Amino acid sequence: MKDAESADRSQLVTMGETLASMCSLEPLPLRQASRFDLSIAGAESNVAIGAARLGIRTSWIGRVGDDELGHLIVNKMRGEGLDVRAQFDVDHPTALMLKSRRTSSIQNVDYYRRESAGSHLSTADIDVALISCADVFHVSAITSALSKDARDAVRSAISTAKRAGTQVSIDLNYRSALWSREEAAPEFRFLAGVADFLFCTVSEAQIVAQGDDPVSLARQLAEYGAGQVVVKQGSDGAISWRDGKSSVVKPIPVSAFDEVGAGDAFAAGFLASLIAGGDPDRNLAWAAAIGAWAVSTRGDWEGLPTLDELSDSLRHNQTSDSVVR
Ligand code: KDG
Repeated sequence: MKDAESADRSQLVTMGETLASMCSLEPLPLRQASRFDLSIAGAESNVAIGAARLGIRTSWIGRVGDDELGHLIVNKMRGEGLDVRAQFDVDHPTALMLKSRRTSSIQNVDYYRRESAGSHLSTADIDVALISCADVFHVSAITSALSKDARDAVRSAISTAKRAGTQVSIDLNYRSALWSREEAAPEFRFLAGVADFLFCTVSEAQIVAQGDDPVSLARQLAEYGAGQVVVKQGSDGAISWRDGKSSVVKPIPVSAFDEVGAGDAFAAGFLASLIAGGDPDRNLAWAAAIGAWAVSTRGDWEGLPTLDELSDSLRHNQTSDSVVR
């Protein structure tokens, strides 16, 4: 990691769209639901919050509308201790994600983000010094899918990071509402070529690689140039490919409550461990642990643990004792 230990330097910088999120509280068709939680969601801000809870100094770059939801987003993120580099866009609204529980086991997610403030992210919003001083810059391909300007911003931020020796972390995070698999493919190839750390699911890997064996998919993605590739397999754990070798990440068994946000939590755990000086095994162990916390709590990020809670949970997992007294 970088030497510059100045207290105001961000160790992790993320960039993307954060949306207001409304989440229905009962398993009902949305039109019948009457009780909702109002919160915020967004792949990169989920990662940012997850890492900040684990003690990492973290910044988020993005745009929100100059509306109540935009101010809600900024307030919530600041409340989580993030350094928020938000532009308030007076011409475009904050995006909205509607999350509903159709049954106790089926969740639906709908997005209202066309022409949103976040999708107007551009190279002008990038803080070169902030990214250059960080240890890691993290972004997901959702940001690349938002608009041509946002895609240019992602590419420019990555070039800035590369020039400065800031490691680049990318989650392929495919969103079918934003682009087709064919449209995503060239950008996925580019991102796989520049990532020091690349996270994806089997289905996302298959956009640019062949077959269904996760080890082979990870190897093919590494051939584009990625340093370490982690293919997530939900409750089956994950596999990692690094330096020409694969390793298995065992899942932590939990009863699933809300799976949305688990991938972001996984990346947050990995990056927090990496930045705090973890070795490759610990980075993956923290990733799996934080992913398990996300799945077994409500909300995309609200239930993520602090460093003390993580340490306790790793101890409890070893003893299989789930009662904290
Ligand atoms: O799945 C968790 C995130 O990705 C979510 O909070 C936001 O789905 C999202 C999106 O497309 O930005």
